[in-house]
Amino acid sequence: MTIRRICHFSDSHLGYAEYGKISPLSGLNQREQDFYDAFDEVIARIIALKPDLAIHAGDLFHTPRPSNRAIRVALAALQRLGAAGIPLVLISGNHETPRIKATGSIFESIALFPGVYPAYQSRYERFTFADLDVHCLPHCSLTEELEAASAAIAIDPARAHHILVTHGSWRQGGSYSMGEFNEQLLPDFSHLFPDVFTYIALGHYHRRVDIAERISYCGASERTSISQANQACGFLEVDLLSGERIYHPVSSRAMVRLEPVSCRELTVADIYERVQSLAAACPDGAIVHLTLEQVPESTFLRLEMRVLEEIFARVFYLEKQLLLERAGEALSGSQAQIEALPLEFGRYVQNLQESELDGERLYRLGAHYLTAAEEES
Ligand SMILES: [Mn+2]
Repeated sequence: MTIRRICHFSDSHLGYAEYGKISPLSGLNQREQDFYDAFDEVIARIIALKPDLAIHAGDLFHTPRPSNRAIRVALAALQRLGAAGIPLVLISGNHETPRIKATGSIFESIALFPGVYPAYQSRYERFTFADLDVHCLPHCSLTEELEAASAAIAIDPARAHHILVTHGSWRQGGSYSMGEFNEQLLPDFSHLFPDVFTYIALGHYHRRVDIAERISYCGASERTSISQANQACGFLEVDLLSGERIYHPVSSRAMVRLEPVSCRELTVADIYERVQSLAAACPDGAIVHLTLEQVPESTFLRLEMRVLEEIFARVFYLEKQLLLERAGEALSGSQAQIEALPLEFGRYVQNLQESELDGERLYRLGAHYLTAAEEES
């Protein structure tokens, strides 16, 4: 068997769930279902492409202890790839690697499948397929482990091809951080091993990026954050001889990050109108991020979140960010979030109907205590 064409996929994040919305079909969290659907589509597309080998570059699961459902979806994929005769190499990423070894890894179970070659023990492992060696560096919890694993890479010159699979932030040519506390910074393997690797398959960064000839992040199959709104979802097909990379996009839920609306000069009615025209351009079922900025305090108190939600009734989920502007002083994002707490309380008080309490006085008192508490902390 000669390995000539591979499929490189990564960051499936099975078990990811968000927004507390239930799928009427499966009864599961709808976002969780979205991730299973995208992953299933990737598997179906890989099987249709019939590569000689499939490689998953980490974060198959979103957590070290995935749910029964997430495990079932993964095992079903292994079974389908196995039935199609496509071997699978996979490494564990920072999301699924247990922080304590005693937890054990779900990859121990995955390793029981024929044709599946998992590397997950925070150390270097190598798998041989005829004239190809696949060198695996899974996520390592400790820097020393990563150093030891990198130092353990052994190149057999008898092999025609070498592929390196690893998960983390490539340090050269850009910033490929996901902003996660346990992410791994990768040494420059192309420099440490000049002209050795036919291909370096990277996982962790959720966008497809070609770092260089024969070095790529293939990107994720779904988006875990609104910051990925403009990124495609899919996987790579790679020809080891020519180095040609073909990106195969898959369907994913639409994500839209709207241009922030400056509310300084707008009345509440104006704001609703502006937001309405923005909402009209959003696809049905999208996850939408809306920022209202420079919102005067008086406007903020009269804005009704219920109305905003109704305007976006067609979308799947509306993420709202409201940034206040106080007389003369503009607040930056994080400050405004904190400042908004007393104001949220103000809105609550205002909506208390037929209260026997003096709303104005209650608001002033509440805002006073909330502000004091925030200052203390
Ligand atoms: Mn990831």
